[in-house]
Amino acid sequence: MEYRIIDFAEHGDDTGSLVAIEALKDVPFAIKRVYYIYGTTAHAVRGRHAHKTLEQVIFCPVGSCEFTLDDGGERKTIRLQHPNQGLYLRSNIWREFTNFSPDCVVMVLASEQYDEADYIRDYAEFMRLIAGADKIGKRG
Ligand code: T46
Repeated sequence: MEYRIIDFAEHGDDTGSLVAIEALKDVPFAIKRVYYIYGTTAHAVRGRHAHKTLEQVIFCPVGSCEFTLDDGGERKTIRLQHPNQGLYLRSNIWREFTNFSPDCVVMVLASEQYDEADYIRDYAEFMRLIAGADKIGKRG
């Protein structure tokens, strides 16, 4: 499964910590959009989609939550629970996020501007697209 945890450098002393994130250096793409999610309820399930082209780095600067990732072959659950820890996700990975701590803030750095046409929101369609891409990959 093609995801990666990025441990961003922490600059800290006894007064606190600072994390700096630079495009094309600390994240592997030019950042075109930043968004964040907060006020999630404990039993909320968000996501439930994949992206056709979008790459993102996701982190919880406050609190924690779990990401379940699915590349059509394997499923994996990752808990984001430290402010310097980013989850890099390439396209074509189904993601659901759950188990939010009451204070959770999810912050996302994205490689593209918002485009609803980039979303695959139907799991059966996601599996069909993955199977098709796999066949092309094996042929080519
Ligand atoms: C993802 C996960 C981690 C916008 O208008 N602009 C935006 O940039 C975004 C991200 C969303 N929206 C609108 C679209 C919906 O009406 O905000 C509403 C909620 O979006 P959505 O249901 O897609 O939110 P999540 O939390 O399920 O998913 C989001 C991102 O959409 C998605 O790319 O990977 O966070």
